[in-house]
Amino acid sequence: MTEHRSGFVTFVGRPNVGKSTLTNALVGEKVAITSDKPQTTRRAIRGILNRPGGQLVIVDTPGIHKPRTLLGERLNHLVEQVLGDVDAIGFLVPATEKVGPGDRRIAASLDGYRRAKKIAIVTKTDIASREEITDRLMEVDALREDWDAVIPLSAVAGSQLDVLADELLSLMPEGPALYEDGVVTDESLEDRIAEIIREAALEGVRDELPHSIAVTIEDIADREDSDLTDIHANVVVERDSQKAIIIGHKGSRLAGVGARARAQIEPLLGRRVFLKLHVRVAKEWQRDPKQLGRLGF
Ligand SMILES: Nc1nc2c(ncn2[C@@H]2O[C@H](COP(=O)(O)OP(=O)(O)OP(=O)(O)O)[C@@H](O)[C@H]2O)c(=O)[nH]1
Ligand SMILES: [Mg+2]
Repeated sequence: MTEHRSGFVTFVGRPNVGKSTLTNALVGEKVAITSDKPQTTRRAIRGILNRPGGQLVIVDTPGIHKPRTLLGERLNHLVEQVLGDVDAIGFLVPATEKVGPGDRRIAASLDGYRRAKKIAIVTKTDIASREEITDRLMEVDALREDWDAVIPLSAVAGSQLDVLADELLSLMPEGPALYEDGVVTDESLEDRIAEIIREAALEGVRDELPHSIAVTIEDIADREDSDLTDIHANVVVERDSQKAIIIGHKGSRLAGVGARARAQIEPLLGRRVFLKLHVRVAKEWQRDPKQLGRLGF
């Protein structure tokens, strides 16, 4: 029998560098939502990649950031736990932006995780010039002496993903697969649906509002007489003014959120979906321990 490798990998990097996009690209299916707003990811989401020689369990996290709320503190704690457990850490820097103090701080913080192998990844090469990519590779290479590899890639264009997967797999310890073939994530269907709705709600909102949005599922029920599934979900915001923005003129914005979410939920369930969204206000939930508990943080 040939050797089989398996283990845990996570990506770190400033908000918005593309950690979740890379996770999805490697897994080959959307397991984590993404957006052009920082701090989209709020949980540790596992995506599973099977290769002939082994299995990678990729843990997508919110990433290390400066906490502004109790939610932020809890998320940082979660990330630290994940980092302490994984076999390899991929440090992401976008090719399009010069390496800055934020990147340096994160790269230096990897000292705290001695057990993990470390790889530097220069991403978003599809929108960078050749010169930018070369500069970034050199800047990143100089950040630490213990990189096992420095790899340029594009998660969106799908280039060099195999190089990264092969490299990560070679760094994993020998061991059996941890998940059965065909399993892409351990997220529940309910959680995936809630996240798809949150992603749809994030589109087109700005400033503080993206941070204030949470989604909970009230009920999912298959109708017996048809291939229709009824889903009732709450879009939670922190203030009445935000509620008005989410709903939009005569409900137009909320209708758009529902339509975008439904287009993704239907293929996931393989059923037609009737999606009913309620917008609710939970005052300052990001700072309220009780509310955070209720929302699953
Ligand atoms: N052109 C290009 N865009 C990318 C690439 N990877 C990510 N992006 C974009 O970068 C933005 C942020 O991507 P995410 O995957 O949500 O980033 P993240 O690091 O998970 O962000 P947080 O969860 O908020 O910390 C999105 O608009 C992505 O489409 C890439 O390889 N090329
Ligand atoms: Mg993310």
